[in-house]
Parts: sequence; C-alpha cells; structure tokens
Amino acid sequence: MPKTGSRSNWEEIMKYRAIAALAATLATPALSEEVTLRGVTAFASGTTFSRPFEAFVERVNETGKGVVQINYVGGPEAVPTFELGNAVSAGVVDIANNTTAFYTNLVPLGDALHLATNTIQDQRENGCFELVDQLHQEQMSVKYLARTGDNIQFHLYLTSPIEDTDLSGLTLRVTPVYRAMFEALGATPVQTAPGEVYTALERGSIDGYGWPVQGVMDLGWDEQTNYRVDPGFYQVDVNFLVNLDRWNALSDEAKTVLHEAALWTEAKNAENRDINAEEAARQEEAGIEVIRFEGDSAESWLATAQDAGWDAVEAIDAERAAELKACLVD
Ligand code: 173
Repeated sequence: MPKTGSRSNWEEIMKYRAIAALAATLATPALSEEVTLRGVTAFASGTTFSRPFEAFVERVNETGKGVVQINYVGGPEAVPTFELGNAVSAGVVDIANNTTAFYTNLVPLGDALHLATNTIQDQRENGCFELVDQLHQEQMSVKYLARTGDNIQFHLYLTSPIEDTDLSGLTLRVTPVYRAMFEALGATPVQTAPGEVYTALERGSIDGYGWPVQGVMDLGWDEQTNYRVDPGFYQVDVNFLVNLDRWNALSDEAKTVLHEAALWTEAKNAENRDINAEEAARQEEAGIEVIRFEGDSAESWLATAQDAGWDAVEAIDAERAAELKACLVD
C-alpha cells in the first residue's frame, strides 16, 4: 500500500476512533441502565403510615421511567419492624419507609424528630433538614430523603378510664416515642412492634398503648380499645431513607426524580389535618370515648410530654440536642 494511502488510512482510523469515543461519552447517559431500588416499609402494607410511601413509589415509577424505579417488596413480613433500620443501613434494602422510633439503635438523637413543632418545609428552609440528613448519613449510612407524618399527633389509648394524668399502675405499650413521657407519669412501659399490639390487648397484658390519631381502625385495634386520651402530643415522623452507597452511585437524573417525588409527598402532609378529623369521627363511631384533659391537667400532660421528651434527647448529646431543638421547635 502506498505510504500516503497508509497515512490517510491511519488518520481516518484515528478520526473514527475519536468520533466513536466522543459518541460513546455523549451516549452514556441515554444508554445507562434503569436502576431499580428495593423498597420496604416498617408498617403493614396498605395501612396509614405506609400509604404516603406507596404513593411515592407509584410516583417514582411513573416519573422515573427509564431512569429509576422502585420495587416495593412489602412490610414487616419482609423485614421485621425493628430490623428495617439495620437492613437499609447495610444495603439489604435500598429504600425504607421508617420512623426514627424504630431505629434509635442507630440514630439515638432521632428521638428529637417527633418533638418538632414546625414542618418539614420549615426544616428544609431553616437548615434543619441538612442537620438531620447529616446525622443519618454519619450514624446510619443512609440519605434522609423525605419526612411524612407532619400534623399528626400521638395519643394514649386505654381499655379502662383514668381520672387524671397519673399513669401509675398501668402497663402501657410503648416505642421510644412515648417511653420517657409515660414513665415520667408513672406507667410501666412495654416496647412492642405495632404488629404485636392487638394480641397484647386481647390477652390483657397491656392496659393501653401509644399510637397516633390516625391508623387505629386500619389495624382493627378499635375492637380492643375503649378510650383515647386528648390532647394529643408530639408529631409523627415517618421518613424515607436510602442506603448511602446506593444513593451516591445514582445518576443526577435519578437523584432528581427521587428528590422531586419526595417534595411532592411532603406537600401532601398538609392533608393530614382533615384526615385527623375524619379518623377521630370514625373512632367515635366505633365506640372509642374521649377522655379530655382540660386546664391545668392538659397543661401538665403536654408539659410532661415536652420536658420528658427533650430531657431524654439531651441526655444522649446535649450539644446536638440544642442544635436540633433550635431548628425543630418554633
Ligand atoms: O407507636 C409506634 O409504633 C410509633 O412509634 C409510631 C411512629 C410513627 C407512626 C406510627 C407509629
């Protein structure tokens, strides 16, 4: 082959290679594989505190076509309630719907989240979101993606009436949410997953339990419940957590899909006020009577809730507790 021809051939090859390399670079995002995340919820599938996550999954599977999808595996039948924190931390699960009360073993200061009096929208604005995200990343190796449950309070439910805020002599089902408060009021706490509450009531091994205003009917607990104590206290936090390695490996496009669906979900927290009222009416229809503390009793009930709650968080880490309190409490 003539020398010139060989050179031009060589140049052609090099040119082709350069174009091919450039094309490959440009084509990478379009050709990148759709990522599928394994999702698990800490609450029974189809019940109140799984529903926002289920709507989120549906949303992501719609808006994230070709980019990111969530394979919703299920609830505590797939991963036991108090194990889900470890599972998402270790990457056995990629994305979890979980409340801090179920993973205090990993993020003890998470107990501060239900003491918030502002909303997740406020927390995104005032920097609290970053602080909470940082805690989750450092202590649990998860990305804190979203918070649901704003505007929903917790209550004490009972099988027999009480006269005042003294809970001594009562054995009450708790999670870390209620423990400090109920103990401060003299109760004997017994920690169980939600899945064990019905049986505990049926057997008479507990006199009552802590639970939010929503969800009692979903779980059929109204059959074993005679009283709800008002006022409610604290504010539910049910969070979406993504395994940190998995999150970091996602494309920017996939992260955006998840982030936008998170904000979309959080905007729906506003609907909880109406749902609370509907649920309270349904409880009344089901025969659950309200024991309402008024005046000084109400004040001391709520003050004990706040004080005992923050004392417990401060005992874990006073400095960080103060930082959290400054941005979670109005
Ligand atoms: O009572 C509980 O199991 C609990 O702590 C909780 C937290 C958030 C939502 C629902 C229940």
